[in-house]
Amino acid sequence: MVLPHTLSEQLIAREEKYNAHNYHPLPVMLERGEGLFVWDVEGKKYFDFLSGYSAINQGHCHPKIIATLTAQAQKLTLTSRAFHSSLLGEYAEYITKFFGYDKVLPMNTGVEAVETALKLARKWGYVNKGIENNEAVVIVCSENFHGRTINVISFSTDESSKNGFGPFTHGYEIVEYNNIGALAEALQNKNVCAFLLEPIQGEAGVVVPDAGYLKTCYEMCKVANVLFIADEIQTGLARTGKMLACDHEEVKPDILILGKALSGGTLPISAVLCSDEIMLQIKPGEHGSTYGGNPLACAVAMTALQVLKDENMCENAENMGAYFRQQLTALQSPFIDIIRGKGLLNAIVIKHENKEAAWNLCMEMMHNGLLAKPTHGDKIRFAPPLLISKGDIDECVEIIEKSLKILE
Ligand code: IF1
Repeated sequence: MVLPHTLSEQLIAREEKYNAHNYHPLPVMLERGEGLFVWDVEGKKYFDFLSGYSAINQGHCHPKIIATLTAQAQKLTLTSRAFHSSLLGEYAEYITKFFGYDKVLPMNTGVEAVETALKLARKWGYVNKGIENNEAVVIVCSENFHGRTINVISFSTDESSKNGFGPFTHGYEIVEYNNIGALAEALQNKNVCAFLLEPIQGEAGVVVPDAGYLKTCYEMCKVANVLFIADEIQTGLARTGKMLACDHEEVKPDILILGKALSGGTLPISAVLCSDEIMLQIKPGEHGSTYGGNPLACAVAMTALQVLKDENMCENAENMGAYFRQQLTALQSPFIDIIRGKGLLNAIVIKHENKEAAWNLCMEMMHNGLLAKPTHGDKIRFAPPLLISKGDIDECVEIIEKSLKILE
């Protein structure tokens, strides 16, 4: 057995000994983050091109978000919803006006918000659409990723997410993503209450649907009296160059799901937004969570949202994303098969006979000071914090170009 000698290796060994092995992280041990950058325990600096899976759109430890967090943390962090807390109403008014909805139901993790949206949609289907009890169907897309609870993985098409975790829940119809005809056929079923999708599929490797797909799906759902639910947990909050990815097609989801960057990467905050007609289906005592809508989360989320606006992060994501894809394309690398994305949610598909090529490239970029990670084997997601500048992009493209040489 090779003994760990660097501090990073020692800490990795300890983590492996005591922590579950439910991830396969890059061998880097981080201890500090600021803006675009993270530092490992040996003091090496990296560009963060994953941003906590798009939870850190505002940049690591954004000073305004941290200031709100620390101030509120010394005042009141949790009351539970057994009592009122003064910030919940302020936050609920702020976020519903920010996105143009009647009501918000605050939760914590993304998957909890997805589960909440599914419960709202089913309840609406029974009460408003007259679907027979326990017969509601939700249409979902192939290659979806909406979280890791047993109900949500029940409709996953990714074997590694669901193998060995059955039995699964019912009431889901899977249609091919970006296939209007498949949706049209599924909408014939009168028991359908909702269509749930990611405006861009993140985990599938940043799959951007054809222009007009979202708008057409939305209109078809309207005709079929089916709720259009957008999971914007990863694509939302300025990541794709608009406040919501649905904004690129001027689609207003019936139910909007947010998470990740809603807290700027500080603590789990998620939210479900919709109309009174849908939201008021849930009566007191029918749904909730210990931390949902806690005063700390309310304070942090308002600052995290305000920072996106004040620092023009939508516009910067749009401009810097286009520049990044342009500069990557200009490399003309024989190992980059596809470059795709919107705003600063991008990915490349690697072309190489070695199936470890994407991993090897990420290891080389790590050595050269840029952190990114492969998804589904041959795809590498590039999603830096939205405050990135042209100069930063030039530096990062140089690192990528230099690192690609390892594939020769
Ligand atoms: C992991 C990536 C995966 C999400 C969308 C809901 C959730 C997520 C569109 C659930 C979470 C995270 C989870 C993390 C890796 C990462 C991820 F796409 F962002 F890269 F898995 F697909 N909807 N995505 O992306 O939110 O409960 O995690 O707060 O589970 O490995 P959560």
